[in-house]
Amino acid sequence: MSTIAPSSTRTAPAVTWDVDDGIATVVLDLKSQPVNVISRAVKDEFLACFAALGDDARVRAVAFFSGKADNFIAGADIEEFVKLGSAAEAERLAADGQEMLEGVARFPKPIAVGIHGACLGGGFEFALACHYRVATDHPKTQIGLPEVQLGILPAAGGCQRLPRLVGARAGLDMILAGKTERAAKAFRLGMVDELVPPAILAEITLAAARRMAGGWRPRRKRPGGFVGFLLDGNPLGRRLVFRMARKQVLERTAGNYPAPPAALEAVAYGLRHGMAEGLRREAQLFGQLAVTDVSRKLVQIFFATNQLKKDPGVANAPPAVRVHRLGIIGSGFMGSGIAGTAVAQAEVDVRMKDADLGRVAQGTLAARAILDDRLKRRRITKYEYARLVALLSGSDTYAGFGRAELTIEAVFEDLAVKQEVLREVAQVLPQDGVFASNTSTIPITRIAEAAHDPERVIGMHFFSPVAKMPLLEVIPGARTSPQTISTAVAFGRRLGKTVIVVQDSPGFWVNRILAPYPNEVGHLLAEGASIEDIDSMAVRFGFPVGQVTLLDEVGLDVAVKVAGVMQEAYGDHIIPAPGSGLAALVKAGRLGRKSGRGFYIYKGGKKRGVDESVYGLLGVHPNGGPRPAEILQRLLLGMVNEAARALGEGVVRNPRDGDIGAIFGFGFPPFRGGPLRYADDLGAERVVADLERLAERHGVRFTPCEVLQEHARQGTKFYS
Ligand code: 3H9
Repeated sequence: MSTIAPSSTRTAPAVTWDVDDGIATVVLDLKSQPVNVISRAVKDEFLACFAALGDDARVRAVAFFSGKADNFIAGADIEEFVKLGSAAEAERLAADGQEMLEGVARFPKPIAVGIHGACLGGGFEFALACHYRVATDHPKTQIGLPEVQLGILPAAGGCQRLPRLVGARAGLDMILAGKTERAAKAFRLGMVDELVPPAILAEITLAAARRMAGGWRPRRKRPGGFVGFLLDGNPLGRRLVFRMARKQVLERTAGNYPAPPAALEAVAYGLRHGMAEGLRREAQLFGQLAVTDVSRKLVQIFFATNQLKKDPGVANAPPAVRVHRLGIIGSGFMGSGIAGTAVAQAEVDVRMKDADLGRVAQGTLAARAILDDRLKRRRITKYEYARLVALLSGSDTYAGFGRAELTIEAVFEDLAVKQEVLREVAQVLPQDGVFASNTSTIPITRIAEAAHDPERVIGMHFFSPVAKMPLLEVIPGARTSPQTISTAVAFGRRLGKTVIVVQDSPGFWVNRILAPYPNEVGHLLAEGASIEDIDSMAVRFGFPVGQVTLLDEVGLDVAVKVAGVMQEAYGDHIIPAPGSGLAALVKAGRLGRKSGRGFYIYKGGKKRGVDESVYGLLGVHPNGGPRPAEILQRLLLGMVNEAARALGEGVVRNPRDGDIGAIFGFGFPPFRGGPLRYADDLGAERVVADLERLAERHGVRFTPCEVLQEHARQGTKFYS
């Protein structure tokens, strides 16, 4: 085996190789790290390795693999971006990477690459520079260019090589959305040349290298068929593709994310002026993006979510109990959503229970719809579908719950009902079985009063629709045991959720910091603001939907219920607007999107516009109202104030959890880093001054909380 002396910071070499019968088998394995990444040090080893292989007369072709069990290469080393001090430095980093991959692409001996596991960003750019790509059909094999999700663009030639390989349309689709695809789709798109089971990856890749050593070269058809030819194959079609992409990018980013438009430009420039110019432009644009505040924030979120993935949720946590069987009580919208997600993501046996078999059947169908959707989108095969569907079962009794390590109730939001369900199921649960409540408003400690062993009772607050919403709040009650916490956290993570552990207090975290919303919307409408004005300001700030639309999405009946709980708990500063408020709309049968009418009208699942009669029902008149900037300020600072207050009370363990909760819970703009990071950016002194001004004009609901005042006095921040 040959190696290159490792860099001073590592003890073992990352790149090793053997030569046998004219073929060099190269393996990349960063021994001290969980995934392979391309850092400057790895790049040096790569360069030295290829120089040696170039000089070695025995070598006629190369087969390249990762030494990791489940990872190919996760891209360039993101830790290095964080340290880049200037755009020029970042541009140089990209140019160096490009030069190395140009060396690979022009290497005089053909290179076949065998891909198993995540092959992302710079990792895929490396594979693109190689001459033949074989990938395993394993679900862990994910291939793509996610760079724009970090606020940068693929800058090691990805914006040039991918569109040339798969066509401008498919290339842009991947690059601009920062998509990663499973291997089967990557194969269909032409991103890889062969798809094989993991057991024969090495054999097939070596065979390809051997064929290429004998002079064979892959011949690739233009992907995309006739439509692909029309759109990608001539300048007119291409112009259309770029026009459409530009429009979509603008709609999707609302001008808040500079990376997708820059990536579009890098692709267009390269196709117009040739590869060399394209690479130059790509590196330049990367340089500009890498030092933007947007990119810094997105990278912070990447690392924060990674930290959370490893956080057991409680100090000195005992190991989580592995859940094989899950019981779900209540097969309505939430219960079936949890059931379907559990089967699809964690592949556990799910037993559902409801009052009668009709409801159970409906719930099972709804849970199965999640699998139907995955099958339709080819995320799972027909075989996997059949296997997963078989994991779902239900009944009107608790039969089967005796073997469930975890049971989640999602019954009617009422303390007595939830306690009754807990008493019933406790008769059959295994001795160490955990009982979780999916409540959004009821204290877990109160629910646990009905239990013999409250140590095994916990809250798991999912968001709707469960299959799509990425956040889970885990809420220990006063007596919940550490192992119950770690079990709930670990299971939530197996469902693919980002999990935050939250104190058992009214509204938990997400509903608590959203609490000022419905009231402030009421105040604004009463002062003459229009629904469109409120929503459009929020969208311009970067929220996926405006606050009024959010109320429609959550359901006005739910919002009224939550608002009641919040007013009862925090009536000193959560103050409802005068008049009948949301309750009047609920009384008139407007429950939001789910009933086809709320503030907006919905037809065929689509939002159709504001329902003007709402103003009459609320007894308000849109006549200009406060200035748009004030609308936004009132909505935002109300939330920031509440978030700071709740953090001070220990509702979340730290600012990181709070910000991640806001971003994943209701779409606080990721590029702003979350409400607490946003407050840090504005500076506590300014936030306090603005809140005081608002309090003078609109009352105590804006009085800055003690935590913010303290930061303002001390000149400190939430993140030190
Ligand atoms: C790029 O390539 C730019 C180029 O176009 C141009 C350059 C000029 N760097 O997520 P996990 C760490 S940009 C540094 O828990 P999983 C991660 O922080 C890059 N570190 O594992 C964690 O560290 P720790 C484009 C990285 O199995 C550990 O590895 N690529 C990187 O759940 C384990 O990670 C991406 O955006 C990295 N690139 O998921 C892909 N990747 O243990 C980013 C991972 O200290 N990565 N780490 O907390 C991922 O999406 C996931 O990590 C992956 C594995 C799917 C690979």
